[in-house]
Amino acid sequence: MASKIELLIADITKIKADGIVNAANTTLLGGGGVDGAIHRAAGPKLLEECLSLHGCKTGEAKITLGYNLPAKYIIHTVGPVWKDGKSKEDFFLAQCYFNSLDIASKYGLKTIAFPSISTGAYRFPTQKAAEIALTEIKKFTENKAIPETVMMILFSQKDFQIYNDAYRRIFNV
Ligand code: AR6
Repeated sequence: MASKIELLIADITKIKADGIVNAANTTLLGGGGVDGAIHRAAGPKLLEECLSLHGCKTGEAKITLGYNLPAKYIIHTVGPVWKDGKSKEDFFLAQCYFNSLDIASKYGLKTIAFPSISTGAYRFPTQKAAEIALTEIKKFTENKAIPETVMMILFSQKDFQIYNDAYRRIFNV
């Protein structure tokens, strides 16, 4: 039942998947980083739909259409802001991946692409985030047939290297 996991360096707004994940904030009304890029590329109808969702709690996820994106759907999730590592940051980040995959599975999305949630403006250490992301993806896809392909979209060579090293450790390859 194991799904295919791919690590890529790319702009997530260009990815033609059934769903892409947005690293949003609790308002779901846009922001900087990947969130800003997704809203710009999807167009103003995305904000209209987001307004009707009344926000999202940290660790939870909500789905919208993809509008002008090549992806059909956007799953918006809110990562934790890194404080001191003792404020349940790991738990909330794991919840982001689990809840996003759970929505993808319920909607029958065969391909889904994640950005590196929380490691930009929210300052979560990338190596720790990579381990949590890939562990959650591994656990989920071992038990479910859908999604069939999970992509991790990294935005720099450095982040790609960190995720690739974590991938080798977690998947024993
Ligand atoms: N494609 C793929 N990854 C990207 C892209 C892109 N187009 N643009 C940036 N990244 P961040 P966060 C990477 O800050 O830490 C927003 O203002 C980026 O290099 O986007 O979860 C929200 O509204 C980094 O590796 O998200 C929230 O307020 C990763 O995406 C807040 O930022 C995440 O960086 C969320 O902060």
